[in-house]
Amino acid sequence: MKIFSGIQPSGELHIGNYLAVITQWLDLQEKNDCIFCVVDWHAITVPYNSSILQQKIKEVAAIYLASGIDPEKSTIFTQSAVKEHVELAWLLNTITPVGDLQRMTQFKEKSAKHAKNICAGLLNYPVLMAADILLYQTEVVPVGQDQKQHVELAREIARRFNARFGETFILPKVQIMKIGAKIMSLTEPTKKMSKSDPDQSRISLFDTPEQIKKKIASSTTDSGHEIKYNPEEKPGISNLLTIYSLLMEKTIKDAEKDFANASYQTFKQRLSELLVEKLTPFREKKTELAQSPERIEKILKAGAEKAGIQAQATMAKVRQAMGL
Ligand code: ATP
Ligand code: LTN
Repeated sequence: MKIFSGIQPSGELHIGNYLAVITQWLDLQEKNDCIFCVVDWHAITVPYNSSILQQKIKEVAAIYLASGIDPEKSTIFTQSAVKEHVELAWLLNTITPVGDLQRMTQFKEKSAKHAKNICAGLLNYPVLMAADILLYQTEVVPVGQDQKQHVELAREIARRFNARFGETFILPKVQIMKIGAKIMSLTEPTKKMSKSDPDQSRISLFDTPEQIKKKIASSTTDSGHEIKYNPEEKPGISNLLTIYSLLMEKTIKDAEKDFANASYQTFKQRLSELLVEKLTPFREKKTELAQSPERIEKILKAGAEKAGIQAQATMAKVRQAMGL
């Protein structure tokens, strides 16, 4: 199957990105034709620092590699290295109703957050994302819960294009985790963990053991004392249990059993130790990769060449279908 997904180089990756998305990629890359992109054109739709963008792009690529994404098996590249993404995005813009874009949850949330700085690119963001997906005739798009709506819109855009101009695109399907598709903030467990929120609300993949212990110890929990999964009544504990069960590759039921008579404090201590154990290899691998930036550049370049060939083939079909 053809798989496509991407992450924005907009901040430090956190365990939500890893547990909900990158772990899916690791499974998928074994048996499928996977493309994993660093989506820099998406990252510039909100205010950003242009002097460190290149460094952020390399950092995300390094995380893909440090997580185990294998450039021998999967294509890894930077979105802006394949210009066909913007060409297709423009064309898809002409068949996408503005109303569909205005009702996107992410647009509403991000435009509220950046109220003084709402650019047309933020509104058109899902059209660029649809172009990313459709350009490669993608069948499955593994993402977190918050991106489900965008993938469904990409499918609708493809359906509309095919109906108007003839069969051109495969209709993509979204794939999200049954448990853990939305890892919550440590400080406000009713909101998703986000790269752009304050540092203490998330565990970054490169946090030191001290940072991890401090953040977990001060994470918001709920009244009561039982370690039970109940997202409505106990959002804090339920989120920590989800993280624990994913790291241990256990069901939530079994995770609850591990802490049947334990206190919140014991549970948090065990979770911190587990996070330290699981994240240490990331820090080590990142340091190792930082010493060979040319290796990352080489992988991204080869990836862009491979992706470019596929993108050009789709664009030839699209231009012909649209009479261009
Ligand atoms: P921001 O919150 O600043 O927009 P982000 O943390 O959502 O950034 P993205 O690059 O937008 O990061 O997301 C990369 C992938 O990670 C997407 O598939 C997204 O759905 C997923 N993802 C992001 N946050 C979470 C989360 N808290 N839980 C599960 N998946 C997440
Ligand atoms: N919008 C996504 C990133 C993204 C993406 C994609 C994901 C851009 N293009 C194509 C899957 C497929 C986000 O995580 N914020």
